Amino acid sequence: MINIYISFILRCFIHTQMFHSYTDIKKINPDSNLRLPGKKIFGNLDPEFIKQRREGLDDFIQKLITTPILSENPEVRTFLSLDNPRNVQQHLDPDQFTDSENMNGKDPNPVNLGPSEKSSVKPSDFEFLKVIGKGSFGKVLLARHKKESKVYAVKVLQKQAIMKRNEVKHIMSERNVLLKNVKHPFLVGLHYSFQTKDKLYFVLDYVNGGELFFHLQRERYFPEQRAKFYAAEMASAIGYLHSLNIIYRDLKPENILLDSKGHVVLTDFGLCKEGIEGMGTTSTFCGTPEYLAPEVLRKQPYDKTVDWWCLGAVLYEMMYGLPPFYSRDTAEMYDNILYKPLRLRTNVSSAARSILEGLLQKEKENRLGAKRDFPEIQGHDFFMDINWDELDKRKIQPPYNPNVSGQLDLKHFDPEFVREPVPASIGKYGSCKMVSASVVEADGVFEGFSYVPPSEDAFG
Ligand code: ISQ
Repeated sequence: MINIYISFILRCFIHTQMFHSYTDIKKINPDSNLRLPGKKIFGNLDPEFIKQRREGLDDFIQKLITTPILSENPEVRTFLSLDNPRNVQQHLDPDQFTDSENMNGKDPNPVNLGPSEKSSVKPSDFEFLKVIGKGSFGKVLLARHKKESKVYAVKVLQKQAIMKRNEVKHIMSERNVLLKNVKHPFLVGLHYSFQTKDKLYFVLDYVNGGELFFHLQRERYFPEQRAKFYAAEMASAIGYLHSLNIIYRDLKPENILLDSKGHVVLTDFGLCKEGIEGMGTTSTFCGTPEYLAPEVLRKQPYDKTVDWWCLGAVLYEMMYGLPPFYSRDTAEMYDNILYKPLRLRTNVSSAARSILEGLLQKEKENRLGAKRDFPEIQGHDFFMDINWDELDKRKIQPPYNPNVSGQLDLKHFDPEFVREPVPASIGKYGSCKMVSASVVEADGVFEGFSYVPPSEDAFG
């Protein structure tokens, strides 16, 4: 605690020294909406106060780094020690690792980056700023493209972790899904992907309204109209994927984001199953226990209807505040999913209860959507007042506005991730070290992975 306080005071002191007043920065960039936390720093040891001030300063520094006109200013650079060699490495200066990438101009593990010039994209093109998400194979980082000065969410997957989990097919499936030029108003946009010898990188839209379930946790449950709006946008995205023969399969809380206006954005196509025709089924599995459909739990073949089960689970949780069949005891929850009849309290409308009963049918053949897929969902009474054309044009006003102030506003992201420093290894090759056989092997497996869309506007 004392340490935190000392570091906090030191930071305030340094900041006061360097910028005699906040107007200095305003002079450099009058348009910036930089806000410096108040000057009162002594006489208050309240941990909450210190925490708030620390966060305020962190935000302030973050904005300095990510606003080009400020981060390029010599005074700001000195203040932040941006040219100190130790920090240069942390900020992933391209020249720092061109050498190690190229091993005297030669890459020891060349991979097919494709014919397009953009295939030469490399981690050093980005400045990695924050960890904004974590998955089993890697992380999602907030990153600024240095030349474009645009901010992206970059999903970084460890090849080796994927190899160990035998998930190569899934990832290659991700790539193939991307090659289908998947583009929908409620699906995260992928700009391009590339790889180094041990990592895969997906350059995605940065979506900053926070996870839907972050908001749900705060409010416990949503009013029916709000839950309906989110469910309709999700259903539309799933219906679109199904029309491309892609099963999303992984609809779960952490994959459902809100954009800055409050529209749904589904992320993570890593576990999508593609190429499954209407009647076909597949039986590989991976997912989050709460939302697992009975056929998935039983390791039986599943089909598109698995996504309608998941939609039912999300809708249930939005309206009742907990996943259906929930138990703190995982074994009991599995049992509930498989055998326990769905019980619905009557505090929601009968149309809502009816769609939940339809979507959460344990027998997939009886599930809503089993016969005609998405049109069956669209036609249900619950969605009677949804104009689907307007919805897809994003013309229905979202019921809640996340109120984010700018692209770099991280207020809705889980502080656990947001606080985490960017791993030093991101954006770097293994600093020229000997490469183990398994890594070399991994490289071959991912050959041809790098993807650049046919034209810039293909992704809008
Ligand atoms: C885009 N923006 C914010 C967070 C994300 C997490 C996963 C994938 C894409 C994302």
